[in-house]
Amino acid sequence: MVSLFGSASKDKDKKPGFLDRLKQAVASTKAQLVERIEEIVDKKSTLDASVLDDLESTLITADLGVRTTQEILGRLKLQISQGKLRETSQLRPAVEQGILEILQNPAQGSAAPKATQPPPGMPTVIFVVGVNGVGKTTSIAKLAHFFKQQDRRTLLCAADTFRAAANEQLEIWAGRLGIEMIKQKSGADPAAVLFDALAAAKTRHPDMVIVDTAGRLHTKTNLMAELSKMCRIAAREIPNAPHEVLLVIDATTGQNGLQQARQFVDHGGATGIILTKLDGTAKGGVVIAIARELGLPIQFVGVGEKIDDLLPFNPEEFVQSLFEA
Ligand SMILES: Nc1nc2c(ncn2[C@@H]2O[C@H](COP(=O)(O)OP(=O)(O)O)[C@@H](O)[C@H]2O)c(=O)[nH]1
Ligand SMILES: [Mg+2]
Repeated sequence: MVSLFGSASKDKDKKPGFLDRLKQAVASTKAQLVERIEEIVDKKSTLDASVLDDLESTLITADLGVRTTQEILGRLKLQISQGKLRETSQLRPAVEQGILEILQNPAQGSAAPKATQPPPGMPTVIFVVGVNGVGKTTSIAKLAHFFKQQDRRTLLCAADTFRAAANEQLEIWAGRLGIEMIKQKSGADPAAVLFDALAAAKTRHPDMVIVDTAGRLHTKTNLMAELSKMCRIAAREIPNAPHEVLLVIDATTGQNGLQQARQFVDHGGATGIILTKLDGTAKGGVVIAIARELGLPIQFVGVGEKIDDLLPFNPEEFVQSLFEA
C-alpha cells in the first residue's frame, strides 16, 4: 500500500542527513536506554534474573511503560527458555529486535479506525487533534511545507476558534509558506469554519485540506462531541472525510501524554500519530509504548521548532538511530 505521506526510506528525493537528524533528536533517549543496556552487559556475562531486573528498570526509565516493558521481557524470557539467549552480549540485539517488532506491528488487535482515501479529484482532508501545547499548529505548518515540497497544494482551516491566538499563529505560518487559509472570528463554531473551508476546497481544488482543532473546550466530553460533529460535517461534504485524523502527542510528557492520547483514540477517531518534541527528551522510549498501546501508526516525529523539523517516521530507521553508532 502506498502511504499518503510516502515512505521515508524509499523516498528517492529524500533530503540527505535525515538519519543523522533523527540520531541527533534521540541522543538523550539513546543515553538513557542503549548506553544503560551496555552498562548492564559490561557488569556481567551470564544472563540471569538480576540482569533482567536491571533491564526492566532501564526500559521503564526510558519511558517504554510497564506493559511494553513486560512484553519485551516476556520475549526475552521465552528466548532464554529456548536456549537461544544465554549471554548478556546477546542482550542488545535481542532488545533491538523486540522493539522493532513492536513498532512494525502497531495495529495488533486494535479496533482503531483506519485512514481512508478521497474519491478521485477530491482533496485529502486531514484533521490534526490533541491537547493544548503539544504542537498541533506547528506540526500543521510543517506538514503543509512537507506537502509543498512534494508539489501538493494545501488549504489550511483554522478551526481552533477557542483560543484567539491560535488563528493568528496559523495565519503567520500560512503567510510565510504562501498557503491559503480559511478562518472566522475567534469564538466561531469550528464546524462552521470547517464547512467554509470545504466549500472553498471544492472550488479551489487543493490536494490537501489540513484542519487545526481546539485542544481544550470546557470539558473533555464537549471536545470529543465537537470533533465528532466536525467529522460528520466533513463526511457530508467530501466522501470518507476526514481521511486522516492525526493525533499529536508531546514526547516530553511521556506516559502521561499517552494516557491523554487514549481519549482521542477512543472517542476522537484518530488514525495516526505525530509525535512532537522528540528532540531534547530522554523519554523517547514512549514511541514504543505509543505504537504498542494505541495501535496506531506513527506517521511523523517532530525534532525541533523549525519548518523542516518534521521527519516521516519509519520503525527501522528509528531503531537504527537508537541502536547503531
Ligand atoms: N523542540 C520542539 N518544539 C516543538 C515541536 N513541535 C512544537 N514545538 C513547540 O511547542 C510549542 C507549542 O506548539 P503549538 O503548535 O502552538 O501547540 P498546539 O497548542 O498544540 O497548537 C511551540 O513553542 C512550538 O514551537 C518539536 O518537534 N520540537
Ligand atoms: Mg494551536
